Amino acid sequence: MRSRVLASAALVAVAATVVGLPAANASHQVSFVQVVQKEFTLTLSRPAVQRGTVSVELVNFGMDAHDLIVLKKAPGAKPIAFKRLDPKGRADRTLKLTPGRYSLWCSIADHRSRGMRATLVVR
Ligand SMILES: [Cu+2]
Repeated sequence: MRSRVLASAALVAVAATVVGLPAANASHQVSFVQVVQKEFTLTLSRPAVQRGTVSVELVNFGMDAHDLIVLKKAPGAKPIAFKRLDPKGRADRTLKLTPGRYSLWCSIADHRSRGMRATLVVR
């Protein structure tokens, strides 16, 4: 009798977990994007991520120092600045991003116009 009660309790727990999964995934999902810097390119590991918590890994595979600015293409948007990275440097930042299109670029000298720019879509 006791084991039957325990089994029922376990079943309820499993059912609750299964039912709860989709909602939990939707609200706590973490998107990941890697941004690779070189002379003179800025390459994203994917063109689009899901809204919410976005984990950004910035890596400098070039031979010069580079930085990164992330700015939503919307009036009044505030830029997010990553610190300058030396060659072989790496930085991880967790951002909260709302849906839209974001411009990414290196703000050092003329790197942006030479090609260190990209667009990230947040869905
Ligand atoms: Cu640069």
